[in-house]
Amino acid sequence: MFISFEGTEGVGKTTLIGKLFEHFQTQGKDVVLTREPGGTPLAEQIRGLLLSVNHDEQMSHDTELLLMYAARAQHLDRVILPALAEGKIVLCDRFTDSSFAYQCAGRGLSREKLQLLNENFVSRMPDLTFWLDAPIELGMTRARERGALDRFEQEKVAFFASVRSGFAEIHTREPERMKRLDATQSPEQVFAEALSYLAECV
Ligand code: Z5A
Repeated sequence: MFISFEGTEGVGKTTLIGKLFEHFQTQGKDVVLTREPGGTPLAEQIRGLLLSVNHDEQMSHDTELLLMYAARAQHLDRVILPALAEGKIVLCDRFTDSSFAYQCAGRGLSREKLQLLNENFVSRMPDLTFWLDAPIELGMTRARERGALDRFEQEKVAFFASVRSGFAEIHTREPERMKRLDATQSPEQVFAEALSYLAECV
């Protein structure tokens, strides 16, 4: 089973994934925890390029999109597809929905560009996606308490509001795959809500 986790910054994806990882391990399940952009040494290098702040040269939106997909192609090929073929559960922090939300809804790139990349380079979509949803300000406050901000975290509220509406659009379009979790709750409550959806699916 392939499960992805989506949402704007600081909503608690990493926290929830950690809890689910432990949960599956306790059940004796073979589970892989991974993330995007990243998940392999090469894809992590691409992540470094994507998140670092470069004051000398601004990254174009197209470059950003293509780097996301270069990392994803490597990640799918080396980690996600092999793990799924071995019958493992894959928990992935972000996947293609982030590209729609950030690069299309957020940056304003065309859906056709994204569709082209998905059709040609994404052979497997998640079986289930948890969208952790909370007001933008809440996640931004949580993320900012951690210290230095990466290139995405330096964006303004309006950008993240567009990103959030991108996730909402996917949720409306694909309610079977994408389940919305109320991320304003405590970590324990979010975990319990996720488990109740999993009980329906597994
Ligand atoms: N990106 C993109 O543009 N296009 C793509 O296709 C992909 C990604 C794949 C890196 O992602 C950036 O890449 C991302 C979008 C872009 N940028 N942004 N923004 P990332 O996932 O690494 O970055 P992130 O979203 O900023 O992750 P994050 O800040 O680590 O947030 P999180 O994982 O959702 O939250 P957390 O680490 O679990 O929690 C944050 C803090 O809140 C932490 O102190 C927790 O203890 C606390 N927390 C967590 N849950 C709760 C609850 N329920 N209550 C109270 N406090 C909580």
